[in-house]
Amino acid sequence: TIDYTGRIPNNVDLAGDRRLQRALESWQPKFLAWWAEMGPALPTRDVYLRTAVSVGREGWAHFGHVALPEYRWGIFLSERSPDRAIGFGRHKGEPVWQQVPGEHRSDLQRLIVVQGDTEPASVEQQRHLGATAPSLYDLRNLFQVNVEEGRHLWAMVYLLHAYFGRDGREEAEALLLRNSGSEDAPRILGAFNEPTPDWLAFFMFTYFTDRDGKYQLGTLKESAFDPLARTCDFMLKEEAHHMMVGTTGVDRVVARTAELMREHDTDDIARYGGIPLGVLQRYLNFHYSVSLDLFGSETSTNVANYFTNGLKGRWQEDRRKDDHVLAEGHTAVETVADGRITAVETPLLVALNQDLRTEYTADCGSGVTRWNRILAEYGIGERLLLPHHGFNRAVGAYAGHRIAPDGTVLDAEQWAAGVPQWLPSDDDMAFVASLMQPVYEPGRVASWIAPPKQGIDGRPFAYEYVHLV
Ligand code: BYC
Ligand code: FE
Ligand code: FE
Ligand code: FE
Repeated sequence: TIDYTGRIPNNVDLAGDRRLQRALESWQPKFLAWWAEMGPALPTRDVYLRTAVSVGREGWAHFGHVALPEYRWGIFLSERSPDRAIGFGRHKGEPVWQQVPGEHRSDLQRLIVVQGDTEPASVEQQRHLGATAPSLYDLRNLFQVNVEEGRHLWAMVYLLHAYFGRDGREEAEALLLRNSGSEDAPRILGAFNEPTPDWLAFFMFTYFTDRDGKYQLGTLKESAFDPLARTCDFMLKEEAHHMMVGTTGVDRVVARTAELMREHDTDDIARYGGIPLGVLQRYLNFHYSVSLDLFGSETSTNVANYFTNGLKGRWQEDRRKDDHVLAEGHTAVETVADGRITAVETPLLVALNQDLRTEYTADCGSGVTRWNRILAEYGIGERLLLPHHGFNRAVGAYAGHRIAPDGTVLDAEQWAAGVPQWLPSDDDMAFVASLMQPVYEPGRVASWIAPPKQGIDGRPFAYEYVHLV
């Protein structure tokens, strides 16, 4: 269970470590100042939010209306399992670490800082979306995602403070000083400096970019550094809601688009206040491709070292039917050479970013299948597609090449001719922006999206999830 008596809710016995408690209590006002400046811009009285009350499997959340700045951000780690052993790499079979080994200190700190950097970045990216929410239900979901990303920042800051000494405290400060899209001090990873200007982008972001979070957390949950593993394990429970927001958000846009196409017997539904399928496809192409960049290069000695040293495992490491060491063995990694995509035999260890990306792509495909089923149910013949993983890439083997959504390698001219069909144009963005009129009346929803099938915590869609000021 979680201790809510102190200033910082936690299940790590913070009260038993005064130094750490004081350090975190001095970071807390800086976090709150950051939240006030960079968090949700829309003024609200309160929001129907879930707050963690325990870390157990069942019933970990309490729901109630909370004023956003009074949300109880805290430090929650999954229960420790006393005989957990390292599952992979050269230390496989040894007991997991409760402290950071000196030789792995800088790598672990780097991984935690990169992870921590994404969490507040997404809050910053979503800061203005409250002004244009399609319903109170959606507004509530946005704020739930935002407070939980804020809590994920707390999760990483706790690790930095508790295990990385002075360097860790400095990095924790720096997490509040970099900002999404800033010229002087941007966020570390590319996708987290892209704007999230409208709700279609938000749903695509929570589907594709939060899903990178799911997969990266899945690899860190395998870590030999037990506090990191337990932290990520609990974060994944929160992440499930973010996945739901993205999946059902896009579901509802697709359903509304299909409904309007059928009703008016035309693809050109913009004039009826819907988002045309072509625009949906271009948004999908953009968010998927920038999210693929988050997996790093297909071949990476960084990831080989992380794995061998036990810092970062594979997705569902314990289900892999091999030796979990990977000192031998090769796999095909694609590169672009002489205008063609060719496969090169590569040691498994250095290809682990590609391994994770492949798992991620398969998962992304399940959403596309689901959205196409909705189109089919409405009798619409068109389909959405996941573009080739080389399309529009800025990191890895495809960076600097021009790959069409179908995987064809293009020259500069062919690429330039295709882009208007493949990526959101200024006109697409302006059109979507024009649809973004807020709907704050309980039970009502904007023209461009269907209502959800279910409310939150058993409440109806028409429930007053948010009280505005
Ligand atoms: N942009 O060896 P390489 C989430 C850098 S999302 C800019 O190929 P590596 C969330 C890279 O740092 C999950 N730079 O890559 C979602 C490296 O620099 P150094 C976030 C990039 O190291 C939504 C160099 O390029 N968590 O939680 O094997 C809302 C060569 O890289 C990018 C993590 O990412 C990029 N896209 O793997 C809220 C987990 N990609 O070291 C939250 C922790 C690469 O040469 N991070 N670079 O200076 C990692 O595991 C790894 O750092 C990466 C890269 C997977 C990101
Ligand atoms: Fe997160
Ligand atoms: Fe998330
Ligand atoms: Fe070691």
